[in-house]
Amino acid sequence: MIIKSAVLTHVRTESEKFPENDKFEIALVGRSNVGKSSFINAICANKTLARTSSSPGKTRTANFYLINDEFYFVDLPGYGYAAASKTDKSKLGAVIGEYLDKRRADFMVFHLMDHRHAPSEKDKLMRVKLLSMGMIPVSILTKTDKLTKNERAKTFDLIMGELGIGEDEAVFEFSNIRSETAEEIKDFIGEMLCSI
Ligand SMILES: Nc1nc2c(ncn2[C@@H]2O[C@H](COP(=O)(O)OP(=O)(O)OP(=O)(O)O)[C@@H](O)[C@H]2O)c(=O)[nH]1
Ligand SMILES: [Mg+2]
Repeated sequence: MIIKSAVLTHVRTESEKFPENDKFEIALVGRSNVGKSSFINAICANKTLARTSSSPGKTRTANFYLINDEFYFVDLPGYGYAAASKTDKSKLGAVIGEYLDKRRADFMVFHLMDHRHAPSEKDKLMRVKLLSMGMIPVSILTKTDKLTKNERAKTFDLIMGELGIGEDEAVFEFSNIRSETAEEIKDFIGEMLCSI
């Protein structure tokens, strides 16, 4: 798939105000700072499309990016931002819930996790939640550039094992710096859109 256009169209916190559309959506979920917004930028080859930050808690709303006038990437706030205040945590969690629990549109989820670490309790809870919704997420393991080949193989097996990710599931190792799998991911999305 070639990305010809990518536009931020809606910035929302409440499901009633999410766009009314008949286009497919790909929602990005994952821990704060895992690289969700950077993933959108890397896939769209546009460094300034989504705002990113080295400190967690940057994305605070559900941000809808219309891609090729064909589907949306929905960038969501992250979970597990330990230093956030209670109020902040509940606000960010509420936006994730507004999307996952209330969205009335066809969507699938890309679950981003840091390739360097074993999945957190919150990562495990998110996967359980998605599976309980009947949703098998696409797993994206980010920041691979920070690992050696050996480390990569080790943590890959660890993450697959701890989350019980089946061999038939879609899993991509990803780096926004060495975006080696960006083409594969775009082709995957293209094929998926053709099959729905
Ligand atoms: N080395 C490396 N850094 C990355 C990668 N992806 C993201 N980062 C960095 O990680 C930090 C967080 O990236 P974001 O894209 O803002 O993360 P996020 O998941 O959107 O975070 P929240 O909006 O807070 O939930 C930024 O400093 C990015 O430059 C990657 O693949 N490799
Ligand atoms: Mg973000």
